[in-house]
Amino acid sequence: MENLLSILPVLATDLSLTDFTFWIGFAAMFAATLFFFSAMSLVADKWKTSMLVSALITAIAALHYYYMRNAAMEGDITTAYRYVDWILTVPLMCVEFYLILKPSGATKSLLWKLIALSVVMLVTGYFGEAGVGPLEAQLWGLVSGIAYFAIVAEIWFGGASKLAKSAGGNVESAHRMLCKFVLIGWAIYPIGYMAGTDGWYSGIFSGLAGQMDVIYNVGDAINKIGFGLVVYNLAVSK
Ligand SMILES: *C/C=C(C)/C=C/C=C(C)/C=C/C1=C(C)CCCC1(C)C
Repeated sequence: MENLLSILPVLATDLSLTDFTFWIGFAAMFAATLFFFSAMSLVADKWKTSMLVSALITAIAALHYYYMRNAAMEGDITTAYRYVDWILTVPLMCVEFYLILKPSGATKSLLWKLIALSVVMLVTGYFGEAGVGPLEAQLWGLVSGIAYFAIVAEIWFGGASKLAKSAGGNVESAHRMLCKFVLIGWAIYPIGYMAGTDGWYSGIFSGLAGQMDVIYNVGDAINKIGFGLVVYNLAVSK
């Protein structure tokens, strides 16, 4: 991986892969924010809030990437910034699900269920990474993973999926796409967690040791920008 950087002469100096992905993550989130924000004026009224939420997600991430990049380059840990970012942006991603299904009858209780599950997922993940509380990282990770699967189950098979079916057309396919991001794109995060914490999995992920931030950064770029693009696609389709 380090060889990858040596082909980029300017960056080859003393920028680690971690620093590099924080840097490029910041630029990508910043650019995506401008794009989603300006798209608000292009889309029909009913999609403006969804576009705004997409822009807020990448804006919040850009802000935290700015700080995380600086912290990483100083050799400081980024865990707190990371989880403050997620605790704000992941619930906003739940809001995206709610907003696109609202015209077909999504209720606030569906929204709160998704938000509550994501808070459980993230708070327990933070405890595991920061070494807080009575459990080991692998057990906090397990609790977090259960909440993650509950989110997957709700959107793929629960009330949300029924509403998407009844909406049909572009809304149904956008919902499907977001579901795939949650199932596949969000699965990147537990890999990062296992690469960065000790547990039964340590042997399996030893090849990724020290790459937790890189893995999280890749996950964020795919998921935050990807989510926004799905919404944009829906908003400009007729
Ligand atoms: C923009 C940020 C996003 C979409 C962050 C998503 C984070 C997760 C899906 C994290 C999940 C975790 C587990 C399922 C188990 C281990 C601990 C976590 C918090 C890394």
